[in-house]
Amino acid sequence: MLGADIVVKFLIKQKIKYIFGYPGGSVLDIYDSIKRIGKIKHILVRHEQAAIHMADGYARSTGKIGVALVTSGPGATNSITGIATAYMDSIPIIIISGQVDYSLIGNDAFQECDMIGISRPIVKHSFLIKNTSEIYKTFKKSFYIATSGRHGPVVIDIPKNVLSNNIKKKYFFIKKNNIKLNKKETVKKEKIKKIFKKLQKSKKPIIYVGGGIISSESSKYLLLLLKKLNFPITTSLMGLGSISGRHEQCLGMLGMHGTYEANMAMHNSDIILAIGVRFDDRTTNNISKYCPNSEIIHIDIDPTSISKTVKSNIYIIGDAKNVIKKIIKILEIKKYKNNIKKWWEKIQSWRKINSLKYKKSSRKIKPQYVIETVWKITKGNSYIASDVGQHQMFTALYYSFEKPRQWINSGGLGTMGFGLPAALGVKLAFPKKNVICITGDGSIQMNIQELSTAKQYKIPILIINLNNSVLGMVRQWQDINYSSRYSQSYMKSLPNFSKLVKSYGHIGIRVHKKKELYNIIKYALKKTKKELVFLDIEVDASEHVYPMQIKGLGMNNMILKKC
Ligand SMILES: Cc1ncc(C[n+]2csc(CCOP(=O)(O)OP(=O)(O)O)c2C)c(N)n1
Repeated sequence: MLGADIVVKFLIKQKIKYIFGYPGGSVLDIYDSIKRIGKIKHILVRHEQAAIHMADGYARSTGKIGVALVTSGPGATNSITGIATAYMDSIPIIIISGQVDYSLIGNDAFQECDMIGISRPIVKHSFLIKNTSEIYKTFKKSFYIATSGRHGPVVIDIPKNVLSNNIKKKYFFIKKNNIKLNKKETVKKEKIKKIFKKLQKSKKPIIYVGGGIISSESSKYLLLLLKKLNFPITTSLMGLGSISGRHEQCLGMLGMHGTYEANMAMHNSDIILAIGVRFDDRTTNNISKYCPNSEIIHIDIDPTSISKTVKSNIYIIGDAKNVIKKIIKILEIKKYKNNIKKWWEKIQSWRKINSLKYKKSSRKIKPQYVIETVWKITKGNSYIASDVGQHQMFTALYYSFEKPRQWINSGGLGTMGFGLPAALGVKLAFPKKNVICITGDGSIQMNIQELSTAKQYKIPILIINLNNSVLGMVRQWQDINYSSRYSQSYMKSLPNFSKLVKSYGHIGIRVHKKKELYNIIKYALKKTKKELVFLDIEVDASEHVYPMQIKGLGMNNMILKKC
């Protein structure tokens, strides 16, 4: 059997529905197999970076593996930003990259590049396949690695001759996966007991959760834990949706643009029960001033995350779902009781500050108002993919997510250009759901060519461009830290977005009247049952995202409004 056919048959066997990719010489055998064998749908992107983001969006929203296919050399290098994005957020994707003939590797052959070398720091694992007979086993291993332990991207680099070779051996499927990569985790009883004692004694506790809750599908158990403990909870940017943003114990997002109550509660807590988080610097601010009176209980699947930035007092390495279940069990057996009434009173007093309030009376459309309106119409029941910038933070703060996997954003790498292709990946996974891409005039231009892909495959999403005519987040920093010296943060030659979108064959509407906003968004959502709609909304460019922590200080030092 042909090497390329083994690849395609393997993917079919794994029930892979979509491959996102772009052809080129070294992978033409796979493209030929896709055509001959059928059964698998290939989405032809317009830039390889977008193929990876689409596979990533598909994976984030479904919890299943996303697959991308790129050619050697420039195809492979174009995929790098996408791979790094997935790696930072622990998203399971497989990237199949073509390579020159094995005998030519190292000769500076046409379109040769060392994909294994270039991608090594940003993959969970990578393979260069040397023989056609290794294809099946390598793919099987890769799928396992991408979705076991802490998830992540795996690159499989395949030389052209390996794909075009025919092997005589009959094609075979290994049924059992005999790879032993991780020892089965054991959560020691003594540790659970120790945690129980700490929780019982705590007077100012807080639960802090992140993307680990979502990738381990632990939300249901987290809710039970919350009920039993009656603790306040805060989430990282990646943890949004792990618990309903409207849950009464939820203080919203913490960190650089976190709510006042979340950051104050963290700073003043005595116990932080941290689950599936990595204490990223965007959440901690200055580590030497971090939560001075808190003991940290850290639960994570990845041993390298423990005490990496912030020292844990107690830790458990394990799947969040299993550990939460065990904690719930001990709380039931030992009849957990606690009195944290005073702590809740303090938290309510912080809540009263209402750190998300903004000037509603303005005639200009406020970006916060757009997001609130989207929420009102969709009732938090939409998939929202965002790009990176102020619009991303406004979405994180003002769209209250109800469920896990609804919030699709590049958290760790902060990749502008992620939103549109990721949203297309989500829509392919959930064709009947509302999928909205919230973007900015800077970000959308980084992968705007994918409007063409959306047209070809009829992928009708709603795009909301919070158009402030500037690189808003950059300008905000220049306002705050560089005395408003706006160096290169103005886009002086923005396109007429609605005309541009129309030329791609979609509906484009410019919105500048506040009073029309609600009805236009409603209309647009109706239209996206069949067509892609792009709303280019003129928003108040002077708006900043607040709260904002003061760099270099503790969690509790925040600017709440423009001075
Ligand atoms: C690929 C990439 N380049 C640069 C940056 C740095 N950056 C972060 S936010 C931002 C501005 C984003 O502007 P826009 O998309 O218009 O959104 P806004 O902040 O105005 O809402 C920039 C340049 C980035 N995150 N990603």
